[in-house]
Amino acid sequence: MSHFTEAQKFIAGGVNSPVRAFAGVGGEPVFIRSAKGAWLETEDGRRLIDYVGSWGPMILGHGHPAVLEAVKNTADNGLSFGAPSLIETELAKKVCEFMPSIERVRMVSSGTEATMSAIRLARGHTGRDKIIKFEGCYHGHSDSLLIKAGSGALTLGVPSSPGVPAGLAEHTITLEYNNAEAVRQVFDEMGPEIACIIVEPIAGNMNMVPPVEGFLETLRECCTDAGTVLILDEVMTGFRVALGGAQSLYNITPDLTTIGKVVGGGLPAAAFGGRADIMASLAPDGPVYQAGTLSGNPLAMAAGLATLEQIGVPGFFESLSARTTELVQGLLQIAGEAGVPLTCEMEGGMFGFVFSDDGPIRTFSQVATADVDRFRKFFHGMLDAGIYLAPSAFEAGFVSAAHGDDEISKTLDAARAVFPTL
Ligand code: HOZ
Repeated sequence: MSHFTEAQKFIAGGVNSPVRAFAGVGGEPVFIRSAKGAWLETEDGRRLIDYVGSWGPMILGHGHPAVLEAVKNTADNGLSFGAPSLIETELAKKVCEFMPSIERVRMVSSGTEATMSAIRLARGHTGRDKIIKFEGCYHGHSDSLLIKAGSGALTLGVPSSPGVPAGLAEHTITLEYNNAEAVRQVFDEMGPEIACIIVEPIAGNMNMVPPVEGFLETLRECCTDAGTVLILDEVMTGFRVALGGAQSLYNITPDLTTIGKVVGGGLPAAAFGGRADIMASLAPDGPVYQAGTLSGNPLAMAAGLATLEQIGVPGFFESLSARTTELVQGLLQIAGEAGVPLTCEMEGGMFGFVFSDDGPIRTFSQVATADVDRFRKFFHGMLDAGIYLAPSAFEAGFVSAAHGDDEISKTLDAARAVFPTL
């Protein structure tokens, strides 16, 4: 019996998060036994170069010594207190230093919690119900946000999930990503009713789609004029595309930011934060309630802090970007030689590639009409050649500091063999 069949007997769908099930590519998921640096070892003893990186957190690669040491030392002093500890303040300080738009932060345990809480805070603070999100953006799986969503929802073809009450869904306005005009129109009609806009400043859950010039600026302007809270969801891009996140690259100051993944260094931590006056509406200072037994968990704080300390050293993002550029340029060249239409995006340690001749990809419909069958073939060809990519045409990929010359050249060698077969 395969590991997956066995898992399906006891775990719903055999996985604890849907994209992992390989439903987007066919076949059975690989089961991971261990990971070190840029490499995974599967339960059947294969070694794979990893471009998933636990879906983003592992920016230093797996098992970085400084992170492991911090976690082990912290564990010796206790796993969880449910009471304040100094390491929470230390990590909070780092977050505020790296992302200056965050004046106060609240730690939570997952990106979903961060976005769900930020939405509640925006609603509570403004006294308004309506929110705006964009098609193909994914902000976790809370009710208000699971409407025309990306990531696993898109992979499985259920972007608006059953189970979300219609009465709640009617408060979510979904617009086309990168369509500034549509945003202006909605604000003209009902600006003073809108509590917040939530947006991935670089969309990473419908593959990777950067913002067009003026899009984020329009959101900022409309929000400022209408007293609406602008939430940049940087769960994926925060500390990943640049030290200060996408907001530093595009020079946009949000009212609130959500972060996750890298901030937990591979353990369950995420956060939301922003303007001090808005954060003051949060309990215990204000009336908007939010809480968590394991929020600020010392192990997760230690892993996050050790990770942020490592990525904060000068030159870290320059060399990470250089590595990602090498990978992406290599893929484009190989695809060109094989006559396969491919378009790529990258920023820092994040990349995306779409089998399409319709580049640059800037809209959800461009992603949705790309050649998914070709992606599936590519995915399996690369996996057979020892390269582990995200098992969905709608996810971004991640390069870590542990990906060196050897890993990149092995990856490109594999691509050289696979592209002509597509
Ligand atoms: N939502 C994650 C990708 N954007 C997938 C999480 C997982 O399967 O671990």
